[in-house]
Amino acid sequence: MTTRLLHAGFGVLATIVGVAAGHLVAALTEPAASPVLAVGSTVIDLTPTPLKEWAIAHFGTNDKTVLVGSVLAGVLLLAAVAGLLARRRFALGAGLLVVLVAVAASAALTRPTAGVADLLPSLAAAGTGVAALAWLVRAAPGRAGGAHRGDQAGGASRRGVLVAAGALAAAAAVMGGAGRWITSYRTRPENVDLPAAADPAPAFPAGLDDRVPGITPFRTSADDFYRVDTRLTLPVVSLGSWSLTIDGDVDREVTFSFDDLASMELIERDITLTCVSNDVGGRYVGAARWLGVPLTDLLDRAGIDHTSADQILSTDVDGMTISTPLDLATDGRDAMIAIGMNGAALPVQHGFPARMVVPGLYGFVSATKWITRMTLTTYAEQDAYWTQRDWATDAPIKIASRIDTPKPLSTIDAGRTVIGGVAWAQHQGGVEKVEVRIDGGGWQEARLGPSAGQDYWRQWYLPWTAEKGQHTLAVRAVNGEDEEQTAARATPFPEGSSGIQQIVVTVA
Ligand SMILES: Nc1nc2c(c(=O)[nH]1)N[C@H]1C(S)=C(S)[C@@H](COP(=O)(O)O)O[C@H]1N2
Ligand SMILES: [Mo]
Repeated sequence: MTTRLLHAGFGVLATIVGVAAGHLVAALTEPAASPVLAVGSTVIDLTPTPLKEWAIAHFGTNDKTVLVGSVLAGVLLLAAVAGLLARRRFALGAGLLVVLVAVAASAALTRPTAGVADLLPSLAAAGTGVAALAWLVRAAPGRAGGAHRGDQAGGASRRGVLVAAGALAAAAAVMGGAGRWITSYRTRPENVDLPAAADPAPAFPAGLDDRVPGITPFRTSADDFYRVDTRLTLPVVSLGSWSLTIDGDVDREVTFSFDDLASMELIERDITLTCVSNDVGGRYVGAARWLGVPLTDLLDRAGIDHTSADQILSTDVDGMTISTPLDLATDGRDAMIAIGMNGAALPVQHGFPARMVVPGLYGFVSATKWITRMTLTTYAEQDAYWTQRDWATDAPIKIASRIDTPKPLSTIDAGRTVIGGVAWAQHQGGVEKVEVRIDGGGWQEARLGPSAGQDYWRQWYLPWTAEKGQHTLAVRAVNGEDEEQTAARATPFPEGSSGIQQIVVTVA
């Protein structure tokens, strides 16, 4: 191995050790301030919307893994350069590592709720990284005119390098593992006993789950529920210190603890959530039973009769903001601050301890997870995260339908089979009709599964005698207001996708 390659490796290993130390310290203080994650989050925030949409479309829920992986790859490349520099002059290599960490530190400090403590992970990363590099470089053969050393000295320093590298790699693994474990421990779900709803949902009808193989379950389990958020780590929220404040243009500012919310009259509703980034035929949609306090009950406590606000600007525990049109949120629909999902407390991924749910509006203008503040204000005065990125402010969910079975581009057996899927048209009468078109023929009416209310999706199916060959299947829905799903294609940006899903299958 040339000493160049060796030193590049030193830079990489020293950086990995530094990153692991930073991750461990972050786990103990603020997980989001971990150097690589802080840089990753900043990249997310700075990424132009079209690129972000492209990443979501191409990598789906893996977009975050791809992002963190790319950041890490970039860092390690520079780390190798730092190692090479250190071969000539240690201070240069160490200096580059410090610059890298400084970038991470400033990323950590630009988080909306950042404090001085958020510098600790970066400091730990810098200290550990530079010390590790020093150890490795000192142990390396060929230093200080080593070319003239005898074999024995070379052998000794080779051993020295092996010992240092082994110890550092082990330390990195231990620190990284400990950081992971501590973070997952601190973000584990808390045990919460939820009260029963004063206004429960009707008995949940059995869907078509058992009758139509391959169809999306009528209710989405919390584990299978899609997840969209701007953060790379789960927030650390303790129930005891959490509260929800309503302020801004209200008669009086009010603050609720979790117990305050739980002791109010709760409603229970079946509501389908959809992400604006969901493309035609996409998976960013999920249906659950939510338990929560009606939004208007909370707003009434603060008093909004005299308000001139046109939006509720909600803030999560990390300072992320979402704006919701006040008129729509208070027009009589079942908007709520939810504390329960599918009969249990909200999972941490889905907003524990409380989130907003507003039927009929895309999640990015309504579904604030880890909510801690609602400020009554105007769009003219204040912008939320996505509004600053040019997404729409008013974003009602568009009528949509999806084919779940057969799968696109799959090969199925000829004969009797079933085409099936789900369709949604929340808060516009729900789904009234679903139609399927086979090979450009006429639209045939599909059979609908049971209804769980207009804010919930509907399963559908159409029996089909499939003949050998290639077939094109398309689906469209009609809402309860007799409005037909449009065939006009629109991209998710800026107010949700539209168009008709069309898939090709082979029958053999
Ligand atoms: N705090 C916070 N709330 C958030 C988001 C977020 O990034 N941060 N994403 C929103 C978006 S875009 C959607 S579609 C829904 C997704 O909710 P889920 O992850 O529980 O499915 O949450 C919304 N609430
Ligand atoms: Mo979303």
